[in-house]
Amino acid sequence: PESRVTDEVRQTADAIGTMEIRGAATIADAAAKALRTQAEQSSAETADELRAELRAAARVLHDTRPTAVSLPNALRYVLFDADGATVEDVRASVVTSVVEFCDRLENAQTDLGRVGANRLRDGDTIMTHCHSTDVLACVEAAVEQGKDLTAIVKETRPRLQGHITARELVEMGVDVTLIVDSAARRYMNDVDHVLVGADSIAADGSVINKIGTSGLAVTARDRGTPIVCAAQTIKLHPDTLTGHTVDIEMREESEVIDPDEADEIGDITVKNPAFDVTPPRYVDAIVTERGQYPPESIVTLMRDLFGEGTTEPWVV
Ligand code: RUB
Repeated sequence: PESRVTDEVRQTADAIGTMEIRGAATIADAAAKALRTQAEQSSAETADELRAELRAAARVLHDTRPTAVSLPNALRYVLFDADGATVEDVRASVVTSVVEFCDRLENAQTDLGRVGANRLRDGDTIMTHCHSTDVLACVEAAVEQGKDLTAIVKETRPRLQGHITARELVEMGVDVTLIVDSAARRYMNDVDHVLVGADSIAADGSVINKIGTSGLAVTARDRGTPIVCAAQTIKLHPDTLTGHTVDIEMREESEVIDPDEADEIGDITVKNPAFDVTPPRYVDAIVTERGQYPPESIVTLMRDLFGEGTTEPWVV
């Protein structure tokens, strides 16, 4: 079945790996849509053959980036009920699941935005890290409610996702100040809320998000500034219910320093972790489409949504 994974699936996987498609929610949406193309373009002759192909496609998509659980959660959602006796049945079931999944993702973000907007008051200043569509949904909803907001945007080395955030905030009419990451403490006194997204939320309420989030949270706590994580429930990591930890992606050294320049410096080690873990005690609230939770109580929501255990249907 590996050889029958479509070019479109492989292109989506490449785009996720190179971060052309990035951010946890966007990755989930793209992965689900890629499975749909696999189902639509397949020339499988039996339902089982198509299911095997879909699992192979899911594996290719899954093996791109390890930290955002929205990716396996999306694949699991689509493949969960890919049953049916004929190729047409399986195809139809996948298409229905993908449409439903993408709708739910979009609606969840809108609902989450409304919940998060309640925390923001007219005239507030927020600080952001990286680029999170869940965070921006909160800001957008607040702006639509007529609230005037100012944002201090961390550039987010090494990939500078802060530039994307700055552009989207400007489009919403938010007043933006861009700073280097290390200036966060310098400006913390001006900030009413630190808003971050998540790639995964663990059962103990830890927030796994772009590298630098944990340092930002410590700084915010030091100044008594609330730090809020905006994360749809697709970011809840089911495996952490049974004690698994979340893999932190290590990316290329060349994102940090030009390899020639590194050689010139001499024998140095360069490390480039893409994410870090913020312990629950540094997070004031997790905003989801189902309401706001103190991080320590997120486990209750996880049990409601996932039950006790999970299976990975794309594993043959
Ligand atoms: C993106 C990142 C974002 C989360 C949440 O990292 O850390 O904060 O994915 O984003 P990268 P969203 O750029 O390495 O993918 O709220 O859009 O799901």
